[in-house]
Amino acid sequence: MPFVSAIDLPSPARAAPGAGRVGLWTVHHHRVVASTNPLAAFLPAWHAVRADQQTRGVGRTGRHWVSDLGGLWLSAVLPTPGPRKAWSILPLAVGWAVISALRELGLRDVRLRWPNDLMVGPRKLAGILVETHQPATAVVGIGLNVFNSPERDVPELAGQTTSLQQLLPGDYDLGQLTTLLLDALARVQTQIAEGHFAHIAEDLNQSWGDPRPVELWLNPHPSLALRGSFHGIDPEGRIVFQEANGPRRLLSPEQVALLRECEKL
Ligand code: BT5
Repeated sequence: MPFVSAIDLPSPARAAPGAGRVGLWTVHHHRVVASTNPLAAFLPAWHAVRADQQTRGVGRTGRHWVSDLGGLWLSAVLPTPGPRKAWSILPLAVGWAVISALRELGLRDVRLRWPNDLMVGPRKLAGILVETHQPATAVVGIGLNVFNSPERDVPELAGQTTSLQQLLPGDYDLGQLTTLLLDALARVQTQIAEGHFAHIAEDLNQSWGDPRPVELWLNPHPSLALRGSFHGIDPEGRIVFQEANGPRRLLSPEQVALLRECEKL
């Protein structure tokens, strides 16, 4: 299917100025915003907000997300009808959907780090923040480094980030990449809505790579770290964690405050 750029399309009559249609989606494009997630928070399903720059990009638990010019900063509102529990896999599945989209471009070595960071080796290519502001929708925030260099803004990130351009040099169009990601999100939404949980969990487990030594901190005792290895997730989205010299445990995402990969146990 040929790419259709969100911002190249004529605005439909009912769309806001600066908005364009991409398939099911209405995409609102801004030059500079504080963060695209709160702008999307009260938009209806199948609306998305993209910005060229964010002055206050946010990561999980309030961490700062560097959003310099040349990256793709996108928040998409997905419908999440039915019981809430059915959507608990969404944050994990979004990471997998973004990986699938990048593989369509030819990027092979990208893997997931729980819950949904996209990594190439030890460097972070993209981050995802899923929030619920209204009962039947979720705001999916995706930050993907394309031509930008976050470490230029925040030198402490040197050696920790990478970009699409570094990994797979090309003449990318951020509008076309937006379309690619939104298509992938629409597909994963359908799969979850149709109950293909086990299939998603199976695919996700391939995206994590081999079991990895990790430290993890459980809620509500974030000072106590457990050491062991991460073996993926079960069909209900719980972490399969093998404690060093201990039992294998199943941990729901809400139980885990932080998971950090380490060199060895
Ligand atoms: C995330 O948080 O990875 C979620 C990032 C979500 C960003 C999108 S952009 C569109 C939407 N609007 C927003 O305001 N947010 C969403 P977390 O796992 O907490 O990772 C944050 C950590 O990643 C930081 O503490 C840094 O170490 C690192 N980091 C910050 N900016 C980065 C960048 N551009 N590339 C790679 N790593 C970065």
